[in-house]
Amino acid sequence: MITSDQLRIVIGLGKTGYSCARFLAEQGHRVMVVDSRQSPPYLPQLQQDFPELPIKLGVFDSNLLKQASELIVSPGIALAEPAIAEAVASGVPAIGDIELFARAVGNTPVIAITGSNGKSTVTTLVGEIAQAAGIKVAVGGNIGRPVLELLTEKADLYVLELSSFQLETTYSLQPAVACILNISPDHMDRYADLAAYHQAKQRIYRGAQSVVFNRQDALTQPLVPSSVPQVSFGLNEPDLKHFGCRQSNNGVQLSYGLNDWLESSQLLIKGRHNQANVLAALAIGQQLQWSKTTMLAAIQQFKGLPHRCEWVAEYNQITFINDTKATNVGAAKASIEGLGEQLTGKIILLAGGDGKGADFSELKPAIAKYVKCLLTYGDDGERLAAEVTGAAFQQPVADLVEAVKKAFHYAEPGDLVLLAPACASFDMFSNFEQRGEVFKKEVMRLVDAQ
Ligand code: UMA
Ligand code: ADP
Repeated sequence: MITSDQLRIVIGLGKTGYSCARFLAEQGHRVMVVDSRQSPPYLPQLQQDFPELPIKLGVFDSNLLKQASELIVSPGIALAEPAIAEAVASGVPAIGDIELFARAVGNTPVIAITGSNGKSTVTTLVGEIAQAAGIKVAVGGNIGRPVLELLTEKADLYVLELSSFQLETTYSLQPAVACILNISPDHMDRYADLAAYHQAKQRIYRGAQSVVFNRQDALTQPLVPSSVPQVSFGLNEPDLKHFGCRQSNNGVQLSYGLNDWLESSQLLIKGRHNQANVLAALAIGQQLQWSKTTMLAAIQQFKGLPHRCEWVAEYNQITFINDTKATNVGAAKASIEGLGEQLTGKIILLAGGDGKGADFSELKPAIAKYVKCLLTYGDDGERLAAEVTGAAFQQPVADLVEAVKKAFHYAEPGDLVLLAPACASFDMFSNFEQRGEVFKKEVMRLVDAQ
């Protein structure tokens, strides 16, 4: 048991670090904050709100970290960081903001959602369904709002999007429902291999009262005792008491066991991957005995989030879609396949950026099938083009704006111009949202100029 007069060191002064420092200081704990940067984003706010709180900037000092009773590590910092690893090896425990949340949340139910792709979509959708069911719900986590901020809302249900980084430092969360949507390589610059990433994701199931998994993705299969209720979802036909898709005369049906619940044409969000996301949300709601009618009504109103397969414009029967949030290979693949199979024409794909160490060759079959022109840019653009080589007409371009101009030139009626970069944005943009905005602005400028 750590007492409040023992020193806790918060590592990182981004939004998570600030929320942890605030939470601990307000509870009367002795806190210090360290950040390797000289001007971390939340420095001014912390200094203003807690002027007495000690802050140390610059290279992490293992001797300082070893003096802590506990380290609270921000998700953007790897536990393998030498000074942190040294302190942990000397016996100092390292936790994260989710662990602080788990210790404070009491008996209020938590829905915990992870996966390589679809997390924000499913987390938001589950939050909207809960709201439609009249539940006082708070939504946060990796989606953007630090979880400790949610506690002030005194909600009756918390819906959390959790990243593998957050799960690495979480020990005592006991979700009412835990879900892994899918696992495909991501953040390979921070994990030794896929097994290490998989292990981090699987931590979400520990202590869960029920679990939801993707039966078409073996890596999501829960390694939990059989006494824990489990329900699966998938795009194939479901067994009894599981969720899936069935082909009918009216098209694809979203089904529970033998019962068809909703025609997929009723969904406003497009692509096969979004059908999987809806099935996951239904499975989560069903574990909590939410009413089918309420769930289906909320689902049919859900328009999706900006920057995820977002429709931008249609000009000369050419559609423009912004999927800037396709920041890894798995997401870009789902996007190309999910949208490509509904097209009369072909895809002009805009891709590239910071590949985070990914192997792009996984994209080759999808590109060969659906993409007629691949325009690449950014730090790993050339590597991407080389790894899917021969699969499509390819051209390197200077930047995203030039890519949009070239796409206009090559597109024909029936085609889709798709921004699905398979890469993070940080080499050329401040975040994925800014990349999406640049794409949308250039598309609209060219459409308006016609
Ligand atoms: N950093 C340093 N030195 C430090 C501290 C941080 O260089 O001492 C750098 C990190 O390497 C990183 C950046 O600062 O590049 C931000 O790190 P952070 O841990 O301070 O990030 P926060 O601002 O607290 O945001 C974090 C999540 N960021 C990361 O996991 C990198 C946000 O997810 C999340 O929304 C937020 O907490 C609230 O929970 C972002 C993300 O990119 C959107 N997540 C990854 C993803 O979705 O793929 C996992
Ligand atoms: P995350 O929060 O995990 O990044 P989002 O819901 O923001 O997920 O979606 C990001 C991108 O991932 C989407 O733009 C789409 O390209 C892809 N995607 C969404 N859902 C899925 C899914 N179920 N399977 C594969 N890819 C998906």
